[in-house]
Amino acid sequence: LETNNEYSYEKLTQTAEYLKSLISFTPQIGIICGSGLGSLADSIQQKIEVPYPQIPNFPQSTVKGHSGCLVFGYIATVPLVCMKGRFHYYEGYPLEKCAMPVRVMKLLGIELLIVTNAAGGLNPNYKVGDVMLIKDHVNLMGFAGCNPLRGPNEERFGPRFPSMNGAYDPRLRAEAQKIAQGAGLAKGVHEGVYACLGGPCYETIAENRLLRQLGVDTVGMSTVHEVIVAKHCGLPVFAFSLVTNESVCDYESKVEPKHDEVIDAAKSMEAVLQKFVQGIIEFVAKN
Ligand code: NOS
Repeated sequence: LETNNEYSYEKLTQTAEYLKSLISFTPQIGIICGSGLGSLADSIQQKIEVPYPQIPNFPQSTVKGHSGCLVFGYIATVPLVCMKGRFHYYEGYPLEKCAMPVRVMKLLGIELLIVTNAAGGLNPNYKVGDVMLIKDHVNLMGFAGCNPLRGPNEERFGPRFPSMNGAYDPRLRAEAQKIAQGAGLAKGVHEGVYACLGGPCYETIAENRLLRQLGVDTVGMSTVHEVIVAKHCGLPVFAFSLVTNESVCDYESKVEPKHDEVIDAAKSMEAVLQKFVQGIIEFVAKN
């Protein structure tokens, strides 16, 4: 076999048991912070921060705008765990390694995964600073055989051939529109399709044009493998993209995507998104 199954069920359990020994509650929600969105963790109360290097078997995050620690605590009285810093394929990790924290969070007991990302806006109606609820994805890397579930299947997590339908919880998406207004996203939020590419190059103009034709609304380098692993183990997902840059589809344009601008765009929306995520958590707590 080409896959080395670095993360056996036993190893993931070991990681989860270590983390359980540090906390006195069961987290109900897991949150993954996108590029520049690490401050989503700031509203967590009674914080317990666990740096990635301290966690057995955990990868390390290497990207600017992604610090590396798990933050445990409460938002709106809901016990949760937040990943401040995620892992990307372009850092050199295989997809199953990028997504392994999702299985660890499942073993910790979470019942919902909230995923956020910074992304390029392909849909011509999207502007920088807009939020798009993800209703579905195109697993482009999967077209080429790259999938976090590749290799022997672990039945204790889920089936060999999982359906991906309904991965992005429809009930929460329906509610999120209202919650967004309350959080100060006056124009509301879009709903659309996300695609993940391997990176680290941003897309070419020809690639952006192709993605548009494929019906993709936002593009980034994360999320899809995390959601696949979540759906496989039966975890509902609420996910959104923050449009941090407009994907260039025009050869006349002088605009180039730059990571510093991605971070700046994310920073300027942090407060609003913090409120938005809090609103989602409050709704989950009540329902
Ligand atoms: N990101 C993007 N990835 C692809 N294309 C984009 O236009 C784009 N905008 C933001 C790079 O700046 C980091 O932010 C996301 C990627 O996931 C990457 O981690």
